[in-house]
Amino acid sequence: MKDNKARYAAIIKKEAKDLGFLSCGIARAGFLAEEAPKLEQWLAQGRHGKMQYMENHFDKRLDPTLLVPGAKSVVSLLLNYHTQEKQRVPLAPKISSYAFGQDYHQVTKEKLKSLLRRLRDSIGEIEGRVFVDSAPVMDKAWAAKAGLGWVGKNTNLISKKTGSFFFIAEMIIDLELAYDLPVADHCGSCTACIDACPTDALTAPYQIDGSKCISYATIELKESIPETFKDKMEGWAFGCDICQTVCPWNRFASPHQEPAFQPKEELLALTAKEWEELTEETFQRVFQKSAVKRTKYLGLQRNIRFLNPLSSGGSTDD
Ligand code: B12
Ligand code: SF4
Ligand code: SF4
Repeated sequence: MKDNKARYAAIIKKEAKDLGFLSCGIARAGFLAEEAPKLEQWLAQGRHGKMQYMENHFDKRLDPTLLVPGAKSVVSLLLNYHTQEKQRVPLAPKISSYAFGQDYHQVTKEKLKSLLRRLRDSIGEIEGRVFVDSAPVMDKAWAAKAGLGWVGKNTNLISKKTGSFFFIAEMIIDLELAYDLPVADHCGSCTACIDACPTDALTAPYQIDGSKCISYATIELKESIPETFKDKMEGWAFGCDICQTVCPWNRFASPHQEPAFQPKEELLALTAKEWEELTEETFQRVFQKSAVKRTKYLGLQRNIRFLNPLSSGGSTDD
């Protein structure tokens, strides 16, 4: 039995690697006792802003055995989106690199489904579900428990070998497996992310006020962007990569090998003027299948209009 747990874990990790996941780690499914008071406090302080979905399913979010009956193991998987590609026009509104290519939800879900199929073929009957941002699961906490990295002062999961430019997904299954151990925190005395955050969303080490984050204002918020963000956007029109770009551990990140995440040439080449005059037709073409579609055309237009040209360093570039 003990041997099977280790053997099955090894099969899962091999298949995950084969399918292009960056890494895979496994933790025993159960109640997240350490995270529970932190999540409760975060919600009580209103740090989720208008992300009402974060208030839902509090108990299930903290315990995957309530979400997937019979769950024994949480298999965490990382999918790299790190790229050397950059938007080529310096003053153009910025899109977070995670949204350069096709929407990660679809890309990752396909890989997760293939993984589960392969495991059913090689191991046998497995009951469970796969998730990528599709259910109340605390992705970072599970990946940290499974030894894939530590949750850093910028509140992202970071690994010494691969940095933090990756998505986290899970497979929650009824199979007992050999479990991995958490790794140590390597933030040390560094505070680069806190110092660099233009909106002071990182209120203290390891703590984020989500409602102050540019990512929230440009992606999650459905109404007007509050005036408190004025002059602080640093040119970001969809998401924000600042607290990851400054993180020294991202010096060790390798570019992804996922063709679906390859940015469209047209996106990289759009000038500030073209962004400002973005039509719905161009939006649909450039962001076809992209995660940017989440804001819809009017949302992205709102973000572009909100950007103070002076805050991104000048007016137009062409
Ligand atoms: C809500 C949410 C947001 C919110 C809030 C951010 C946040 N950190 O929670 C907003 C909209 C701001 C956001 C932004 C981004 N997000 Co987001 N987001 C989520 C979501 C849906 C839930 C996260 C959550 O549960 N937050 C609740 C609070 C309680 O958790 P927390 O702040 O992480 O708190 C933990 C630690 O900080 C720690 N802690 C808290 N207090 C203290 C105190 C001490 C002393 C210590 C030691 C620890 C500690 O314990 C807490 C519980 O584990 C997850 C997907 C998922 N289902 O998990 C993606 C997720 C976290 N986001 C992701 C990404 C990529 C981003 C962005 C980089 C996107 C972008 N480029 O714009 C930014 C990064 C901003 C940032 N610095 O975190 C990835 C992160 C991947 C990674 N490497 O970690 C995730 C996992 C999505 C995914 N499936 O890949 N996001
Ligand atoms: S993503 Fe940007 S705004 Fe949000 S915490 Fe990081 S640096 Fe601050
Ligand atoms: S920038 Fe420094 S403090 Fe922030 S997450 Fe990275 S190592 Fe930790």
